[in-house]
Amino acid sequence: MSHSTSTTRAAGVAAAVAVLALAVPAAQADPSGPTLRSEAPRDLEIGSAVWGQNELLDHDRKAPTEFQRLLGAEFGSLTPENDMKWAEIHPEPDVYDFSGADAVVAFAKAHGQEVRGHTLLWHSQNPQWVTDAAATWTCAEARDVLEDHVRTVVGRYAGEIYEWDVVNEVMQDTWDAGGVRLRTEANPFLAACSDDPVGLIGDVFRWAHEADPEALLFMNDYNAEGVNAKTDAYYALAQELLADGAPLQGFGAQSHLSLQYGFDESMQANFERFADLGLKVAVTEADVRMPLGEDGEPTAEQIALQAERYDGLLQACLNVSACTSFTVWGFDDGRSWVPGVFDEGYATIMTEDFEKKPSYVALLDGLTDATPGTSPRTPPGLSS
Ligand code: 9MR
Repeated sequence: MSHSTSTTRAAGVAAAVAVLALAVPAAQADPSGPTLRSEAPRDLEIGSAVWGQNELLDHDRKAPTEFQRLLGAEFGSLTPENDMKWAEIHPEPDVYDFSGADAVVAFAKAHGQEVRGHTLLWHSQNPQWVTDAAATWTCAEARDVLEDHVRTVVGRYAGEIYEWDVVNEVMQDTWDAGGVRLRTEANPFLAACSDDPVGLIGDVFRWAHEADPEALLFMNDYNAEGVNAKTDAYYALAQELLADGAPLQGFGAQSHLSLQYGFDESMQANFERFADLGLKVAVTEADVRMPLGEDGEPTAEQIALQAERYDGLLQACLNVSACTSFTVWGFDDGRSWVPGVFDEGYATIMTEDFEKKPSYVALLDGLTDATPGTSPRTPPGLSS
């Protein structure tokens, strides 16, 4: 894990600092105190989603905003919340717009952070030209478009992305028509290749792996925390892809929770079964929303329960050595996607004024108490 430190010091001062560093734990030596990234075990990245187009375009030309300062100080990994989605990065058939994604990667580089790529095959946030063309696509045409996109986008950031959400939300929910099975109707690419959707998914992993052999390649979904019908289907899909030699290397549980529902205590067992297949696992989009009262404020009980839930997600990851990253889907309520979609809020670990909630403290404490694991980054046999 990389930490950003200033390196230009006079030799004498450097020697004195080196002696001091031996005596004082890093967290205390840092005047700003411990942060999530400073307390994380060395084999676990603590990340946040960020919308580069909105927040980071001018990061190298202006004094940092408070949001940017916290993003750099608290997190060892960034996920572009929207910038690498098809509609943003590939708005027209022959036009790629890398501005938002480049800003995220440049900010990460400047702050010694890793980047999680998100995402290459999804049914949502596709540009209009894809939706229009899909109406008449043959499978061969859909494959060509997808292959060009995957090789172009993954290739551009080769060596700069440590994990990619290659496929996102390709499994239906229990309540969808047809129940839990691949989303072959809603996803334009899977629809065009509905005779062999698993073959297409395997090839997407192959194209991505060829474009960036170092990135760990994930599939990712919501309602995928515990052992349930959806994760059973993912487990079967993973087995099929691996048996077919596809370079699938990780399974991500988005972890968008609500206090309206309980916490699935089988999360660790779910992670363990994917780890037993030789995969890495990750918490990729954590937030914990809740219905608020008429004053728009949470109750003391809700605040405490939210901290418990964040801790539950973190512990499920810490307890499985194959868990490589724990990412929150934005860290402040002012930028959270939740109020725009649900009649709920207070979902992140800081208020809109960047006040740290008990949920933040729960994560910090959980990380401080964690024992560093020893899991390798790349699963054996999948290094090239
Ligand atoms: O947080 C994202 C929001 O800004 C977008 O409007 C939305 C569009 O669908 O996508 C949100 O991120 C989603 C992520 O990419 C995949 N998992 C669910 C996330 C929340 O909707």
